[in-house]
Amino acid sequence: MNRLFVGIELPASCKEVLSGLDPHLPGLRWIPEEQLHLTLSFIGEVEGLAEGRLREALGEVRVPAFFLPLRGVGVYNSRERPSVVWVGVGKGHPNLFALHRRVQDAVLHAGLEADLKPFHPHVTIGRGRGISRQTLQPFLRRNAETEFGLAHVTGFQLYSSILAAGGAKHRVELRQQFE
Ligand code: 3AM
Repeated sequence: MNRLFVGIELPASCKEVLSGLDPHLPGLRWIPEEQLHLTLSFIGEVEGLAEGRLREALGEVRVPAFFLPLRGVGVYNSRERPSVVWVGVGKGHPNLFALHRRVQDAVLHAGLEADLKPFHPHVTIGRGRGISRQTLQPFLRRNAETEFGLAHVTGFQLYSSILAAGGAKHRVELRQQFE
């Protein structure tokens, strides 16, 4: 069994910029540079045969390559505390949403359950470990509208994720290039 998700790996230049944003605040874990990605679809535990079908279906997914703006920061909260610090991707990039739909179709065609919650594209850059909104506020205000550059999206990846005490470890299982 593999715990799988589909995501877009960011170009090295973007990862470097986002990694360098770390405000080094207590109660906030920054995501290691090599793990920065945009999740397209979280799939969960998948057994070998289904993973084979998924790989085949994902291998058929192609959309025109596109440029994705990385812009602004925000948080998702859990129990009144920031749990996820994210970087946004501007307003509803059509090619990104088309890619998301194609990936969801591939997951369904493989006989797996796609996460059907609304898609809110973001790149997780930090995880709250008890930090308060107030402590994070100056960082959020400073970067609310900052432009972090453009990611040239020419493909996506199937990742496996192993849960560990210091945070999940991701491994690229499949690279699908459409350009
Ligand atoms: O890209 P982000 O960080 O928003 O939170 C997990 C991460 O999202 C999410 O999948 C991404 C890659 O690990 N994730 C983990 N477990 C999940 C679940 N049970 C989940 N998403 C939905 N349902």
